[in-house]
Amino acid sequence: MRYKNPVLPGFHPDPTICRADGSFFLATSSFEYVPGVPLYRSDNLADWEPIGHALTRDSQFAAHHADALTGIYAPTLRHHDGTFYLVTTNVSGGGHFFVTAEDPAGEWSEPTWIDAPGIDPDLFFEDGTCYFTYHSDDPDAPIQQAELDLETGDLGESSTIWTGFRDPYVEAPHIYERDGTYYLMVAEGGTHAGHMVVMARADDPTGPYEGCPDNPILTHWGQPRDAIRAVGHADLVQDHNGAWWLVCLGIRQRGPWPRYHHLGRETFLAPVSWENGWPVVNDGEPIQAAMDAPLPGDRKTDETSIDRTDTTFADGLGLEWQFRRNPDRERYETGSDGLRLRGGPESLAEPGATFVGRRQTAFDCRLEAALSFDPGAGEEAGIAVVADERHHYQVGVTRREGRREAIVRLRIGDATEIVGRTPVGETVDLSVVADAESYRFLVDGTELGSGSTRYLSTEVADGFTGVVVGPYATGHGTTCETDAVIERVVYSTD
Ligand code: 6LW
Repeated sequence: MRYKNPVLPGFHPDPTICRADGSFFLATSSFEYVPGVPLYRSDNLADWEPIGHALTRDSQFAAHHADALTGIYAPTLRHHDGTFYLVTTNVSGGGHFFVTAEDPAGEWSEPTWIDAPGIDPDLFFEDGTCYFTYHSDDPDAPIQQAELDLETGDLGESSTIWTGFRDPYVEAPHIYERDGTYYLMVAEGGTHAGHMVVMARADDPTGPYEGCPDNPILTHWGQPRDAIRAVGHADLVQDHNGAWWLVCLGIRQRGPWPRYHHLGRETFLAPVSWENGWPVVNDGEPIQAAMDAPLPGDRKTDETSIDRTDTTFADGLGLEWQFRRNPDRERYETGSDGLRLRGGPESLAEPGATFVGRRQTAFDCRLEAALSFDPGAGEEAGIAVVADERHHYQVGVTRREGRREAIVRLRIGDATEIVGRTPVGETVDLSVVADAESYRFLVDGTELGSGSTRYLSTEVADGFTGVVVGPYATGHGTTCETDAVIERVVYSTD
């Protein structure tokens, strides 16, 4: 059965997967975005529907100090004795913690905090013991493990269970059991061109582990010009037919040399077979955009279907929408007239700006918004394409010298420039039209400015996330006296 990679496009790094009650569930890291840790469900591993988030309350995730390099790092999602467990790390405050739920789409518990260093925690359950395995900060003892008391979060004594294949930076440990043998899968080489998936095995979950003679079991380090690079940070799942599958992060590079990626690290899927007691990913071949493998369920969509979301926000914000850090929820109101935004003093160049975005999931896509806004002096609202506070583009309506006008503003590092202005009425159609190389900004159907995708890429902006697009409002130093009303937003991939 054919499917396309990435199976979860747009920034969905560090995927973790489990199977329960006949379905597959997947979660990814989310950094400074709120709600945190998006959750998806699938019956066939190729078509994923959003079902909610694990961190929906500020009491679970205080993101105030988080940014594109911190906040919520890699999670592990597991199902044991009827309970879903999600363990992760808030590197901006608190460290490791886990939450639980009976229904992954429902509310998750308050955190149980775990006092250990490092990142990338994993949970493995066997015979009443929960093994907590994690990447420590010590390159001489990179993969540590201890028994976890699920009632208290207390850890037993930690020990080093493996030091890795060849790279001092050994991360993303996950443990599996197959036919009485225990497998430890890790990532090495860092989350870019040198990334690789490495495997070891033992007769006991605590080790001692021996490395696979064919390590790395997956890497794209040798294909510098390939479209798909940096594959790594993987998780394994067995389907109800007994077949094994791997999900991992990867990047889709674009542009002339040096190539770059602006959609972030996305989730890819590959089949796994076993030879001599070791896993073989995709028959030992690189992961491709077009794959053909015996998926465990029928396809829900044909590959030509366009992803299109058309919303008036009458039913509130859909699951695809997310805030940068914990929002002032009084600034956002949905109802019969659409999404009402109250701009605060912060612009997009500062944390706390009034902005709500959704992941850009394709190179060729567009976001169109019908905006009704009569700004006071210095007030502004529109739609933005955001990598972070120092790298974003926006088309908005403001008032200058008494005149209402639309502007296109580009912020790239230390440089900010308005590249287009035009008078507008109180209601206006704003659009951003993206292709692999550029973002074009249209006002009532006429292009007003554009910016290169390169300058919102990870290679320029840095960070672990990817571009998000959506509406914003700001008073540029004061709180807006008038609300901006986004009457409708259409997001579609061409
Ligand atoms: C993730 C870790 C990593 O926790 O990046 O480069 C972190 N390696 O495995 C964030 O994605």
